[in-house]
Amino acid sequence: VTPLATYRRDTPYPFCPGCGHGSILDALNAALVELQRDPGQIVIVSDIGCSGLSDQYFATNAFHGLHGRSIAYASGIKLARPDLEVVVVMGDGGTGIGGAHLINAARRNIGMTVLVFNNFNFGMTGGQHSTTTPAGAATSTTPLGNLERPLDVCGTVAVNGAAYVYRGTSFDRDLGTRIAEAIASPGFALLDIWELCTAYYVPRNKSSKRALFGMLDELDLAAGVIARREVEGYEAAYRKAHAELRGRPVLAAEPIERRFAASLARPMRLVVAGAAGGKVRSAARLAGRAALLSGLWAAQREDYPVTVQTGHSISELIFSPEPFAYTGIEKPDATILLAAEGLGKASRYLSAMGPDDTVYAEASLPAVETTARVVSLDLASAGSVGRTGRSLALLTVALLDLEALSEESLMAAADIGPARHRDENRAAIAAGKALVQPSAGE
Ligand SMILES: Cc1ncc(C[n+]2csc(CCOP(=O)(O)OP(=O)(O)O)c2C)c(N)n1
Ligand code: SF4
Ligand SMILES: [Mg+2]
Repeated sequence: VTPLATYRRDTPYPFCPGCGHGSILDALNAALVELQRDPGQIVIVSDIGCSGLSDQYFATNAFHGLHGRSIAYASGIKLARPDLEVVVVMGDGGTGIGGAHLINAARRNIGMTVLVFNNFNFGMTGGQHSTTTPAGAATSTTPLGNLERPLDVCGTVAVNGAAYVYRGTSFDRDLGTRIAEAIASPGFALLDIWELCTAYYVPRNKSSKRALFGMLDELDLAAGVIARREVEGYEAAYRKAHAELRGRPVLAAEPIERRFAASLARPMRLVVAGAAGGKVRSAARLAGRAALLSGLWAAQREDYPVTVQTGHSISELIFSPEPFAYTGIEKPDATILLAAEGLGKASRYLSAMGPDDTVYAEASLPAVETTARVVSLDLASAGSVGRTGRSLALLTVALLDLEALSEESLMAAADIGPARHRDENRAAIAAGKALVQPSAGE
């Protein structure tokens, strides 16, 4: 295989003349060339600001989000895909704004490499001071000199256990090698790279390359490689612990394959409204599994109070033969009222429904005000259903009556669900089926 000569795209950087950002990106490119990783396995997560423009100049994957949150995104990417090489590019502004993310990623040793493009000010917005602005420095928000002590970014992550920590400048000849070292080391790596914002920081502070090196001495902050620890990245440690404790790898759940013919030709929106503790959500989840087994797309959305075993519990279910993006329900095709708590919260659905829609109401509930067709369901006539099976039994009646799902798919969903509930769920589905034939729809 011919080695890659560059990971850059051929568009020129957009930065002001003399801005340090370009040199740091060249060093990042040199590091990537040194490591020769597959560009498809690299993700550059950029923050906001002039430094945040960087990702588009590389022929790698990229993720660009909100100011200060790049480490949070990078954490998610690395935890989900440990095989990817995740490099965060962020300004000193973003580093301060996302300070808690920084500390926690270091503490957990999530395997990313953070490049702090530290020009001591918010460059893009006109040179406001940031958490790294040295005391005494003039910025647009500290015109008479900054009164704050600058944050020691390296000290902060190093004391919290980061695997690799380096402080240097954009002028360092070996910056590319240091970045490559950081990328190659497992665990959290950070390079605090001091540089010049020629548009704002330099003119206000008569700064220069020489002044930058002078600052390193004056501020009494460690420079060079500050910490280097042999640690495992959290993403690997987590997978190892999971395998040991659970006896199976992470994300080992089997995908649900289609086994039954789809029973729906158009999307169907169902609201299941009951009481907290009444197994509303598990009944809805089982129906969702049955929909997937029938080759449908399915979404489930919940509404319940933060308290447990009290108040309402509402599941919105959408089943569709086609993919859909919006998972909210404004007008249901059917609402299944299981308990007074659910009825109390269902008025917005009921008033949106019309004559073509159906309300399935548990027989003991008060009469419902709606223009929809109302079907009363009396579980007592369906033989014995335990308290926990009631929601599933009534939901089964509605699903079969609407021809939304087949009994076979519901039974199969019970079989692939939690084993300890299998028999109970099968009995509830059978009870629902017994109820649907003689009475529902009449
Ligand atoms: C939450 C949020 N607040 C404010 C802004 C406006 N904003 C855009 S760029 C920027 C400054 C960026 O400074 P820094 O992170 O140091 O990057 P630099 O431009 O210096 O490279 C700010 C405050 C924003 N985009 N998002
Ligand atoms: S404003 Fe400052 S940080 Fe932004 S491109 Fe210009 S010199 Fe660089
Ligand atoms: Mg900055």
